[in-house]
Amino acid sequence: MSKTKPLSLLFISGPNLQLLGRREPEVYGHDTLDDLYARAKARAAERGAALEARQTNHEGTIVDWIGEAPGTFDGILINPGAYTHTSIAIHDAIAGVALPTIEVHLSNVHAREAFRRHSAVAPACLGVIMGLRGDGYVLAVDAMLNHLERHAKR
Ligand code: CA2
Repeated sequence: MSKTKPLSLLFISGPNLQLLGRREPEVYGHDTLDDLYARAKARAAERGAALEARQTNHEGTIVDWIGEAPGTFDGILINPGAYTHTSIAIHDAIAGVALPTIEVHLSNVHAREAFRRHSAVAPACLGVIMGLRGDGYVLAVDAMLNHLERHAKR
């Protein structure tokens, strides 16, 4: 009987998300990024999956991490922060790897400034979760694992 390899997810948070919990709690909630990643990892573990959590303030690093993900990870969860609204490089990196990707935002970007309403990244993604504060980080894990389990090669 063959043993199936546990699913493995990469969660990337982009610029300034290391500030979570310390400023603007009315917009982003009181949890720190470590809190959110602990919840996301716990949910993945409950479902028998692994989750690697990373944060960077650098666009090129995000592009590198996405490009290196195939072979190690089965799916990508990403909060690209402000790069969401500008980064064709992150869009192209996601489009260039054959890995399902979910875009996640803590805030409802449509209820904020007009410049946040456009996502350069979303067209390359499977879906977007937004406006649910830290719960979105956990919901994204469930949504990705549901998707991967549904599309598992048998
Ligand atoms: O709602 C989200 O998750 C965002 O991706 C957060 C980005 C913002 O530029 C996007 O439009 C929406 C900003 C992340 C900065 O996070 C901070 C947290 C605490 C204090 C200051 C910034």
